[in-house]
Amino acid sequence: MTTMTKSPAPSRTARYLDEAERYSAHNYHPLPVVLDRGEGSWVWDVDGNRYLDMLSSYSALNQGHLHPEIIAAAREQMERLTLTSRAFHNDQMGPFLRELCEASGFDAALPMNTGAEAVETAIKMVRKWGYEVRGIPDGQAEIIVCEDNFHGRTTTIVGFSSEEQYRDGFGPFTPGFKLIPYGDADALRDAIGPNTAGFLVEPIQGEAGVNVPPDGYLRETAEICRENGVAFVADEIQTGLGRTGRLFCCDWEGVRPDVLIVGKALGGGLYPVSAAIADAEFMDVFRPGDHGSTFGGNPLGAAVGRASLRVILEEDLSRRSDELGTWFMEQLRAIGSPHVEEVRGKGLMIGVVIKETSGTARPFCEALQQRGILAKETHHQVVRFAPPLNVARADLEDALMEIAAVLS
Ligand code: IF1
Repeated sequence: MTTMTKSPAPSRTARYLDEAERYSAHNYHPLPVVLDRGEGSWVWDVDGNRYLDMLSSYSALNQGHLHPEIIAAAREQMERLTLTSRAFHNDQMGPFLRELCEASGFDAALPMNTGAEAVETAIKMVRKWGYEVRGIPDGQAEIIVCEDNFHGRTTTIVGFSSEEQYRDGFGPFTPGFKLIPYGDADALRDAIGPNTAGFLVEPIQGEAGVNVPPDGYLRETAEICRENGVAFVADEIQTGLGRTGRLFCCDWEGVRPDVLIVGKALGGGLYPVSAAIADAEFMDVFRPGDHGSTFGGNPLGAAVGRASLRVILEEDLSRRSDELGTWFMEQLRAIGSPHVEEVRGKGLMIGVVIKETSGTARPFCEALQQRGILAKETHHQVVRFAPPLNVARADLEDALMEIAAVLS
C-alpha cells in the first residue's frame, strides 16, 4: 500500500470537492476523497491514488466493486429489457424471487429497491397481519423497536429513532412504535401488550457502532415473540448476505424470523434491490393494489439480484467472512493499541472502538485515508471495518500494517 504524504487536496480532487460543495445539499460530511474507479476491493481517486475499500458502501459491496459475474448479468439484461413496472410481468422477477426464497427458506418475497422501502413494506405487512390475523383493533397496532436502531431515513422510520439528529426538524411522526433497550430480552417481554403486532430488530446494530447483542439475545427474543403471537422482524439489510459469517446473522442462533428484510448487497454494488421475505401467513395480507413501487421487481434489478445472490452462494462468501473476519479481529486486537477500547463484531462486520481519552474516530479515518485505506467512523468513537467479503487476505495483511501504524 502506498503511504502518501499528507498534502493539500491535489488540484483535480480540489476541483471536484469545490463543485460538490457548491451544488450538493450538505447532508453528509464525506472524507475529502473523490473516487472515479473501482475493482474488487480497490478504488482509485481522480488523482490516481489507490485505496482499499474497508467500508463497502456500508456492506452493499459484499461481492466487491464490478464483480464480473454481476456486471455481465446486468449488461446482458440491459440489452434486453430494463423496466416493465408491475402492470405487466417480466421474465426475471419470478426466477429471482424463487431463488431468494429458496436461499432464505421462506414462502414468498415482495421486491423493493432501497432498504428503507423494504422496512416500510415490513411495517405495513406486520400491521395488517396484526389487524387481520391477530385481531388487534384497527389503527391500534404497535411495533416494538430498540434504542440506537437504524432502519432508514423515511419520516416514519426516523420517527422511532432514538438519535435526536435523525428526528430533529422532521416531525410530526407516525404513532405506534415503542422503544426498548437493545440486548435486553426481559425488556421486550415487559413491553409487549395486547396490541403489539411486531418486534423490529437488527441482529447486530450497524450504525449504532457494530453493537453485538449478548449471545442468545436473538433466540430469546424470538421465543418471547412466539409465546406472545408477536411477529419477529429481522432487519438484515446490513448484516445479511454473508456479512457476519453466515448467510443471515439470525443463522448464528438458529433463529428463523417471521419477516426477513434484505437489501444493500442484494444489489451487488450495482443497483438498488431489496425485499421483505415471509411465509404466506404474513405475505398474503397484501392483495392487488395494497402496496407497490415503480421499480420494485424490475427485470434489471431482478437479473442483478440473481447474480448477486449466486455470487454470495457460489463463492461461499459467508464462510470467507467468518474465517477472515475472525482472523482479522484477532490481528486488530493483537496490535494492542493504547487508543482502542474494544474490537467487536462478527465476520467482516467489525467496529474498532476508540477510547474517549484518545479523541474521536474521525482523525483515525483521515489518517487511514492518507495510508490508502478508506474506512468511516460511525457515531463518534467507532472506526467501522467492512471490506468486500472476497477481499484478498494478503490485502488485509498489508492493511494491518497501516492500521497498526495509525493506531499506535
Ligand atoms: C445513510 C447508516 C449504515 C441499514 C439498516 C435499513 C437501512 C440501512 C440496518 C436503510 C442503511 C445506510 C444508510 C446510509 C448509511 C448507512 C448506514 F450509517 F446510515 F446507518 F449502514 F449503518 N436498515 N444504512 O443499515 O437502507 O434505505 O439506505 O437502502 O442513510 O447515511 P437504505
